[in-house]
Amino acid sequence: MKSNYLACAMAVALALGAGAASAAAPNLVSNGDFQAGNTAFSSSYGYSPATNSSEGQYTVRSNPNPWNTFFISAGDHTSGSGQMFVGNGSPTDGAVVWQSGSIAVSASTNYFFEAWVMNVCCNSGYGGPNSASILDFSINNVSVGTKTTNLANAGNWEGLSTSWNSGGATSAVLRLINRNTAAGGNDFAIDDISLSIESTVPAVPEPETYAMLVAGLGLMGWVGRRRKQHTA
Ligand SMILES: [Ca+2]
Repeated sequence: MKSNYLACAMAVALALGAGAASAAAPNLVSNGDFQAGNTAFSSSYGYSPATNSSEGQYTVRSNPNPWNTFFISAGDHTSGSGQMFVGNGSPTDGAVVWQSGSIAVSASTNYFFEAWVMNVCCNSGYGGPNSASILDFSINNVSVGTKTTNLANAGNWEGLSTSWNSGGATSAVLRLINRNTAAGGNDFAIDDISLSIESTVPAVPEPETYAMLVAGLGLMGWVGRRRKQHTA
């Protein structure tokens, strides 16, 4: 019986916590997971699908390595086997790495922005200079966060997230600019760019969860009564 009470208490905690999970809201960024390939975004980098021959090029693929043999072999953030954006940092300051289309938003509304970045330089075959990318994300030309990729954590995904209030805006354009213009290193991958409404209303529990919730609340009442007895 004790294990049942524990399970119910955990169900209550999960049900009550569901309201804070903004990830449940739909992602408004089209192809933010790059699974559809080189579409639904723009870039001032040169699209080079098969191989990387110069700075300032990008591709959309499932592994950075074959594109540039010095790049680390790694899976995407979404599933480990899907597609990601891979870029070789441009030496041109202000070059747009990635830009969304115009996204319809509601005015005076809180949104949740998230993106994942990975340093991809380099494997042990590379002996040249290396430096981190400085990835600056903006919404409607206002920076919402900068993520400097981690040389010591190359090949691993690192997240960036923040709240964004739309203010008077009814549309949003998301843009990524790499503030590092170094040619050596400065190579990165991007995945799972998302903008979603921040939910503060608890999600409606599934029937089974609801039954556990009721049972769990009963347990909480029981615990409350016991506490009262102890303190009386
Ligand atoms: Ca992906």
